[in-house]
Amino acid sequence: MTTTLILHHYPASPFSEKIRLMLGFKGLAWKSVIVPSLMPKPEVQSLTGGYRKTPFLQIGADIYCDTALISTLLEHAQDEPPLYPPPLKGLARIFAQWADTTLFWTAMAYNLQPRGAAVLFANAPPGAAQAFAHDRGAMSAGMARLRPQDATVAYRSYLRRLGHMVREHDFLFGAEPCVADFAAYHPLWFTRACVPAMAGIFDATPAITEWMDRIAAIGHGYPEKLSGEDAITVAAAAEPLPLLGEAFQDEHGIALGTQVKVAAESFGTEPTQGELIAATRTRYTLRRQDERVGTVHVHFPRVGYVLKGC
Ligand SMILES: N[C@@H](CCC(=O)N[C@@H](CS)C(=O)NCC(=O)O)C(=O)O
Repeated sequence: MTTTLILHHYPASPFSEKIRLMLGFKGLAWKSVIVPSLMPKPEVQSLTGGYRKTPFLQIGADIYCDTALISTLLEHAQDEPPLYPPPLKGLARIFAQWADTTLFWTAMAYNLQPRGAAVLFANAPPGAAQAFAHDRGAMSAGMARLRPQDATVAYRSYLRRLGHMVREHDFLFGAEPCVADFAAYHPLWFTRACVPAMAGIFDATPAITEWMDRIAAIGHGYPEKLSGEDAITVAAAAEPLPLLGEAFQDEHGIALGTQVKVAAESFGTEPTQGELIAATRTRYTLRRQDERVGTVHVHFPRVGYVLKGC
């Protein structure tokens, strides 16, 4: 049974930075597969069955989608130091969800306004900016997006509020980081690392940049390169891990064994289709076959995802 952690990600992906730092926090060794940032993604979709977002984590023939689920998986893989310290569990999880949604989209609307986009694509080949805009436009069809002016005002307010928290102690909720810190950090990291011309917004809150330095110092653990093809070979050679036997929680009137589709509620709603083999309190698991990867189990968190019969 393999337990090697394989992270599929790309350098400029904020949600990937969240997980890379969590791997560093836990001091873990992992395999690093760089995936494309735009469609098409044939190797990604061979493994996930449709889900295209970044990052996802592979352990043999098990695929874990979404950083909320990956974070809980890392906590199970290694409980110390904790991402979810017991007294903060509810608070930190809810805070992380706010950071991964409201804070993330506010920061990105600020980051990718024309001045930021110009920096991001300054050294990219011709057509790259248009291809990115087209890809992300299709992913966010139907979503309400903030205008840069409104995003700037909100981002400043959020930075001030976060700044108050990290003036009191080194990390958001105390002397040690927890899941909330990693979730709040990654959209700000994109501002600082990927569109530095936009980083003047931090000038008013030096406590934030000091906190960011503390998080960055955690590092990424022990990555080792792996090709996408080799990741597929790993999946093809492995059997999915046994399910944990957690109770079936049926909210949809869909029995285990049914062919279903699971998709994100919004942004990147490409569904994964397969046989529903688990629907626990917190996650769905689909079994699917692929000619390249054989049988894989693809896992999703329930929060933020939509389950439908085929
Ligand atoms: N809720 C997801 C969000 C992931 C997400 O939106 N990732 C961005 C990159 S940071 C993405 O998928 N962009 C499009 C892509 O990489 O194909 C999670 O927590 O993993």
